[in-house]
Amino acid sequence: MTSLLNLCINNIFIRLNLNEMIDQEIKNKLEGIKVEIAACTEEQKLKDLYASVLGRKGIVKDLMAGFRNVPNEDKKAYGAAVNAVKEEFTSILKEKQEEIVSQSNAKASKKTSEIDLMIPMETHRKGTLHPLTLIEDEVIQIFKRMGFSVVSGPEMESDYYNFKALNIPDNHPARDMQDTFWFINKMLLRTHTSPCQVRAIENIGAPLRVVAPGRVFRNESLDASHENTFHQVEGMIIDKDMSIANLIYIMKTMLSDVFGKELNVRLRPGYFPFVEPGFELDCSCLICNGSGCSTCSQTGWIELVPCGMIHNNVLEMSGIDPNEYTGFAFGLGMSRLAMMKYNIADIRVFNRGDVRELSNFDTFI
Ligand code: FA5
Repeated sequence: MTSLLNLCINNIFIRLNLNEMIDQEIKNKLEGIKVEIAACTEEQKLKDLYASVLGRKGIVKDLMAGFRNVPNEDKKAYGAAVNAVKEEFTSILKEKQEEIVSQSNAKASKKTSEIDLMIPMETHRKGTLHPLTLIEDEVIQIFKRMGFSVVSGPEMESDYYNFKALNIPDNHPARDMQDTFWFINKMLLRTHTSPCQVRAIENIGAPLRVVAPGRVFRNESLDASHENTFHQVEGMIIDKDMSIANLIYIMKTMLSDVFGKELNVRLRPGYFPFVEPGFELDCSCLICNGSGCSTCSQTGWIELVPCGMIHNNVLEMSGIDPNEYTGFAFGLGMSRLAMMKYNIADIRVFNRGDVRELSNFDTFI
């Protein structure tokens, strides 16, 4: 392009007005560039156009280089003509650049104004511990403080541990107290956590002080306080000179620690083949404050912790001499305890898996 320009510049004829001082071919070229500048919308393209006219190798530079070939008497007019080109292009390029900058600013601010600052922020839902996990953790801590250790047993149990070793032989009517899910191999889903008593006595012997939390299963009709899958905590102390007074003390301490206050409770006789004497410890229903509701079957009381002194047959069957050791056991209804603690009127909430119902308790994780 430069050599062509030089050729043209060298052929510039001496003319008297400014337009005539610059060759027509160059003028056409400059007109073409003007059109391109007018249509330009991108900064980079504009920079290229600038370079082609005003840059180090641009048309204006070439025009200036041709100055020496111009006769002296025309030098002034030629110089003015080149300056005019330079000024015109400087001005239209500047104008265009401002236009492009303001257009891109407008685009950016349009984008910003499209952001609706009033839309509520998308929050990430945090997980919570299940209320049964919370209550289990709390109850275990309380028992640990009282010197208990934690043991466990399988959910799929044998007839022996779930019934026979607990003084419930075949065909004993007490088997009907707990509707059992049987497997075809004569195993069963444990109906209570009491098999853990037997396993603990076998494994640890006397003296012992254990709790066994866990899930239990019964083929029950469901209502506000009955589930087919629920949680219990079995507890047991076997030692010398254990008495009902020790049992009641432990029960009362545990309950007042869980609720942070004395609960209104009642103790009444209860029958369980593996304890003698046996008791039912009920608490006043905290859903209706004892006035009667569907949770407590309109009685005002919730059956919470059956308990009793461990039957001699159970101790003997597991190799402990009842003349040397005595003990007590209890089977806390943990799901019902959680209902009372967290004011949950219907036990089915626990297994329904609806996070809206389950996420309102205690700590977030
Ligand atoms: C038993 O399961 C005995 N093993 C408890 C026991 C242990 C007695 C040691 C003596 C010594 P029971 O069937 O009553 O007992 O159940 C114990 C507790 O579990 C009840 O008081 C109640 O709080 C809870 N419970 C029983 N059935 C259900 C159910 N279907 N849904 C929810 N909770 C239940």
